[in-house]
Amino acid sequence: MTVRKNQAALTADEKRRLVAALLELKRSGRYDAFVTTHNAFIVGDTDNGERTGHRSPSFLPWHRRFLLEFERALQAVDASVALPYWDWSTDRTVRAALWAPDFLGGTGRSSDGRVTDGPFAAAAGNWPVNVRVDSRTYLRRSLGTGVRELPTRAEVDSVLSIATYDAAPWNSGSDGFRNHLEGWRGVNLHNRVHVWVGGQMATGVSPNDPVFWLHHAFVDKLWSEWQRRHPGAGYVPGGGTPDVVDLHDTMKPWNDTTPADLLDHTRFYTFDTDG
Ligand code: KOJ
Ligand code: ZN
Repeated sequence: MTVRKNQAALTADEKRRLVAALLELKRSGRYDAFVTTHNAFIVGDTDNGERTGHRSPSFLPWHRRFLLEFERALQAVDASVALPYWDWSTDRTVRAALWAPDFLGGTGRSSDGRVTDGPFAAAAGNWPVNVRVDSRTYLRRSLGTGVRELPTRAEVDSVLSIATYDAAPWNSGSDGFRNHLEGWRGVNLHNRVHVWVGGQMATGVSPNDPVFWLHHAFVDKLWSEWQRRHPGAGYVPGGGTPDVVDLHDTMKPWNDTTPADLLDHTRFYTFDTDG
C-alpha cells in the first residue's frame, strides 16, 4: 500500500529513489506526456465553458487522478516510491531541505531564473524542458519573488473551516471550499504557491517542475482533511450542470472515473498522518 509522507520526513535513500524515478520517466518521454496533458487542460478550462481540471468543482478529483497516474508511472520504475507532499504552510522558506541540492535544487539565478543546482539543473543534462510556452529549455524558479509569503497554517485552517464544498456558478467566481483552496477567491492557497515558486510553476506547463507533484499532493491532502472535518458535506454538484463534472459524470481525459470514485483516497493510498 502506498503511503504518502511529508517530504521533510524522507530519508536520504527515499529522496535518491524518487529523484532517480523522476529522471527515468523524463528520459523515457513519459514525464513530458503529463506536462502536455496539464497544459491542454489549463488552456481549455474556461469560466463559462467546459472546465474540468481547473476553475471548477472537479479541480480536486481531476488532480487526484492525475497524481495517481503519475505515481503509478513512478512505481513502474521503482515500486518503493510514493509521492511525498510539501506542507508549504510549515516548510515556508527557501532554506527548507526541499530546495537542497540532494533533492529538488534551489531557486533560479537572478539574471534569467535558471536553476543551477540539484538533479534538475540544466547543466546536469537530465532535465530538458521540452513541453514549453517559450523558447527557454531550462528549468526556472524565482522562489518568493512573484509573491513574498506562502500561505500560513491559520490561512489553511480558515479555508478548511468553509462548510460547503463548492457553489454556483461552479467556476473561479464561486464561494466554497474548492475555490478558496484553488485560490481564485479569498486568501488564495494553491494558486499562490504556484506563483511563489515562479518560473514554469506559474504557467500551464507547471509539471515541468517536479515540485508540482509535491505541491498538489499537499492540496490533495487538504481535501482529505476537509472531508474529515465536514463529514456531512461532500462533492457538489450532484447532477444536471452543463460544462461541469457532476458527482457521477466521468472526467476527461480518462473517461472511466467519476468524482464519486475518487472521494475516498484510502482506496489508493494513505497519508502518514492518517489513521
Ligand atoms: C500555474 C498553474 C496553476 C495555477 C497557477 C497560478 O499550473 O494551476 O499557475 O494561477
Ligand atoms: Zn496546481
